[in-house]
Amino acid sequence: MSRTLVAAAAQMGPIARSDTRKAVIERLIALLGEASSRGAELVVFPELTLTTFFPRWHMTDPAEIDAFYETEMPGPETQKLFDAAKRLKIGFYLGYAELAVADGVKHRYNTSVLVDRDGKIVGKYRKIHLPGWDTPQPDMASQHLEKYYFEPGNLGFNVFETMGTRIGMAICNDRRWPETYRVMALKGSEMILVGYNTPDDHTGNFDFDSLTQFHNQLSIQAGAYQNSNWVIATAKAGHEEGSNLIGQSMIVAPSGQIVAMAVSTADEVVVAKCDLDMAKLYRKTIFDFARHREPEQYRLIVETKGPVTD
Ligand code: CDT
Repeated sequence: MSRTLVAAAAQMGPIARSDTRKAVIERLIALLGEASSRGAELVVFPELTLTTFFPRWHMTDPAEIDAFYETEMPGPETQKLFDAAKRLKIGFYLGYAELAVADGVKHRYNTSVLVDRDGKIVGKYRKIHLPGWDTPQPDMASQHLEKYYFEPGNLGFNVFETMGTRIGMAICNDRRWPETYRVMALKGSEMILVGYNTPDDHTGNFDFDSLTQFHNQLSIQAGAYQNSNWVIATAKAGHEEGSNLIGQSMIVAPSGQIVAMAVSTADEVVVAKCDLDMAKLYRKTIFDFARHREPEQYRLIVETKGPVTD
């Protein structure tokens, strides 16, 4: 008998800077309820789900900056989301800005957690591929300052055994990098969860920017197929504080086929029943890593950190 998991991408429409955590969490709980009523066992929320996408602004006041971060998860406000999910017996992925203190030093990460159907955190991931800049760019109409607001994640790409499968996590820009999927697939993942915030003018070059939606699909579908994984990818979408964020939240099979996709840029749930054995099928055939990969021949590439420039 095949193993299945009903998964949902819970896309969110825009979050204004003035929206309270309480209001956002009410929206998340409503999305959770809808996903549950449609049979979902696992819900994927976007990157930085609890606030507007603040790296578009250059802030310097530490108190103003700190207000966008969570110092505990769950905290007093997010506990309500954990309680609702536990009541509904539904697992979830949640992206948020994390402020951690280690040895008295503050560290800021773009983070996601994976929560099981009993409301317990079973995995944590800190975004590794941080796009954008660490200082404002005078020539760019839209700023993207993730390197100013976050350190690169220090937890690696891990795979968590839960909900009858093996799940990995990534965040936004990670989905464009083949290493993201391959590292987790080599660790046995069957499903990869990704939240994102992608403005439609993110490079400032119209030739690239006009392909933003195509590149979103291309990256996710290729990552799914080449690594024999289900990918559940969820956007924060719509017109947010002057920025147009793409939607296209989607559930992609290990075949690379899109099995469900959002049709709006608002709060919207898409659901699909994922046959987990489909991941095994591709891994036993075209992507049988043990039989067909040639790691010795990849050695030079793997050891090269810097770019090849010529
Ligand atoms: N949030 C995030 O990583 N967004 C990037 C676009 C911005 S690049 C300056 C992405 O890859 O979708």
